[in-house]
This record gives sequence, C-alpha cells and structure tokens, in this order.
Amino acid sequence: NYNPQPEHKFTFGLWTVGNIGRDPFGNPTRQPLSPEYIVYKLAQLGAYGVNLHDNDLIPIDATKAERDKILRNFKKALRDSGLVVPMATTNLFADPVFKDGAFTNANAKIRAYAIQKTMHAMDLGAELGAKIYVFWGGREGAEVDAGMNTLDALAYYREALNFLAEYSEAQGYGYKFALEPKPNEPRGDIYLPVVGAALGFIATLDKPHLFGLNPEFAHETMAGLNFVHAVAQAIDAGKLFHIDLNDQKMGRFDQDLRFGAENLKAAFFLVKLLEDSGYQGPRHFDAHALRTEDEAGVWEFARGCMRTYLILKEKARQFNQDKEIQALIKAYKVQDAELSKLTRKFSKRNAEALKARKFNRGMLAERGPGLERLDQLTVELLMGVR
Ligand code: 3MF
Ligand code: MG
Ligand code: MG
Ligand code: MG
Repeated sequence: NYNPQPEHKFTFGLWTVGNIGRDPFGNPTRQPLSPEYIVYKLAQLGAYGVNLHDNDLIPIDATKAERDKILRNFKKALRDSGLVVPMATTNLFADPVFKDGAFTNANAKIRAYAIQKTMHAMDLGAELGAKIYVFWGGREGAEVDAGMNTLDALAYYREALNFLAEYSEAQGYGYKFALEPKPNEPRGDIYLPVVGAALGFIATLDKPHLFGLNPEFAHETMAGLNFVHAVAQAIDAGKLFHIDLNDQKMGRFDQDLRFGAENLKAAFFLVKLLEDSGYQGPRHFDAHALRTEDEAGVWEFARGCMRTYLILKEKARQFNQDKEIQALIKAYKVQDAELSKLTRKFSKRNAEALKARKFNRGMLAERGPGLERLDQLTVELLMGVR
C-alpha cells in the first residue's frame, strides 16, 4: 500500500516543506509554517525525522531566553509526535556576512565567526539528538578568481573542518560529518563541486574517518553527471553518511523537484543501489513543492516523495526476483574461474601465466551483451506491464 512508516527512515528538512516559494524573480507565494506544525504534519504523514539548519529554528539574532523558549516548544513537539532529528547543519549562506564565503572567506574575522556560529549550531543539534552533521558550502566559492587564491581557500576549509571535528570530539557529541558537494548556485563556482572532489579532500583532513558525504541528486545532475555513479563511489569508499533525495533537470538552475518527478529511471537505480547495498541512514528529501502550490500542494509533495521511494523499492524487489531479468544479468556477467584466479592478485607466476595466454579478440568482440533487452525489460517493469 506504499504507506510511509517511521521504519522507512524518511526525513525532511524544516526548510523543505517550510519553503515559502520565493525565487530570485518573485516574492513568496506561501505563508511560513511553524516548526511545531511541520513536525506534527510530518509525523502524521509517516515520516521518521526532521532536520534543520540552526536558523530554521532559532533566528540568527535571538536572545538566550528566546532560544530556550523556542527549543522547549520544539522539543515538546518532537516528544508528542515521536519524530527524531537525525541531522543538523549550519546556515552559513543566508546572512550578508557570508556573501564571500564562510570557512573560506578571505577575511579572518568572518572565518572565525563562521566557526563560532557552527559550534553553537553543533550544540543545538546535539541537544536535539542529531548524530550526523552536514556541511554544505553554499557560499564557499567564487565568481572571480582575481582576489583569492584557491589554495588558500582549501587550506582555510581544512582548518575549519579540523577544528570543528576536534570540537565535536571534545564535547563528546560523536558526530559523523557529511560534506555536501554542489557545483554552483549560489556561487558562480563552489569549491569541492562534486562527490569525487569531496572524497579527495576528506583524505587530507586530520580525522578522515569522521568525514563522509551527503550527496544530493540535484547537485550532481546540475553538473551533467550520473548521480547513481557518484553515490556508488561514496558507498564504495565507505563514505555514504547521508543522502539528499530530490530531482532536477540537467543543466538548469537548482530546482529541488519532488523525488522521482523528472528522472524516474535514475531514481529507480538509485533506490535499488541504496536498498541492495544495505544503506542504513536516513532517506532525506531535500526538495520543496513547486512555487505554484498552496499548502495542500506542500503535503502532496511530501507524500509523493515518500510514496515514489516505496514504489521504486518494490520495483527493485521485483527486478531482483524477475527470472528473465536475472538470467540476462547472469549471462551478461560472463564468468571465468580460471582467469579470475590469475587476475585477482598479482604474483610473478600469475603475471607470466597471463602473458602466455592466447585470447581470441575477434570472438570476444563478437558477442553482444544483451543490454537492449535487459534495459527494455527494466523500462517495462517500471511502466507496470511486467
Ligand atoms: C542547497 C542545499 C542545502 C543543503 C543544506 C544542508 C539548503 O542546494 O542542498 O539546502 O542541503 O544546507 O543539508
Ligand atoms: Mg540542494
Ligand atoms: Mg537543490
Ligand atoms: Mg541538499
């Protein structure tokens, strides 16, 4: 029946269903919803959790007393609804102070303020029970390269992440940090633009084991890349700490469409990858309702994201049990036990034996792997006629 339940681990950001439909050319089209209201509605729809930036909940200029009051009410909503907060993050992009970057700002005072703001936001997340902390470097980038040396920017970035990882450990928060790459928007170019770039950077940090990825469907797609491949690389590296599910037309502005709204086939292979690989983390939707919609449309959007995921999960199960499809895959993956023994690991003997082997290139090239049939069956399965 594709009814979302907490066990499915679906989460939304306060900023997602709370999106008021502002865009660079137009004013908001919807009223703000209070965090408590969002929590109750998400719980009603069967979600597992809600995630937040510090300022989604606590205004940037709130006093200590205001903060405590907001937090009390929000915690009560969480208790009453059973929703959890698995992930927290910092808003390091909205305030004008961050217009030229936060951790990578050329101004040492702004860099220090960004680290201070993040420590406070980490305190807030820990108080709400979050164990995953996301870094999306929305303003960490440039439009022009005249003023800033990118090598400096990367060094500042590393310094901030190392500092904050130590802070988490010293406080006993036990956070796992997830970097969220994006190629551009709001900056002309954002540093660490894609999953591979973030993986490379993590290896240069003091405590790389604390850092992983929060890849987003729309971000890799904006760059014209294959998101399923990017996620596979993160999984292969043991670095898929979190995931932002949504959809996006290639080559466009950042759309944050309902999951599965645009690239249904890629969404299918993504869900299959997550389910088959045993990913245990939250299925987080970082998307929002179309600007055209009223509040009813917002909840249709949220329900739609979760339903589509569950339907695709069922399709993945069907795919894995489909005898014809599985036979085609088996035939596609040609096995040769003897040769695999030679190539598995280098040894002088294996190398010599392999060099002495005769291969019939012509015959090997002749065989078609059967992908046309396999892909057509996949499409038919997705269209519901299998
Ligand atoms: C922007 C994003 C961000 C991040 C968020 C951390 C505002 O394109 O994807 O959403 O996801 O800052 O999770
Ligand atoms: Mg995004
Ligand atoms: Mg987006
Ligand atoms: Mg995101």
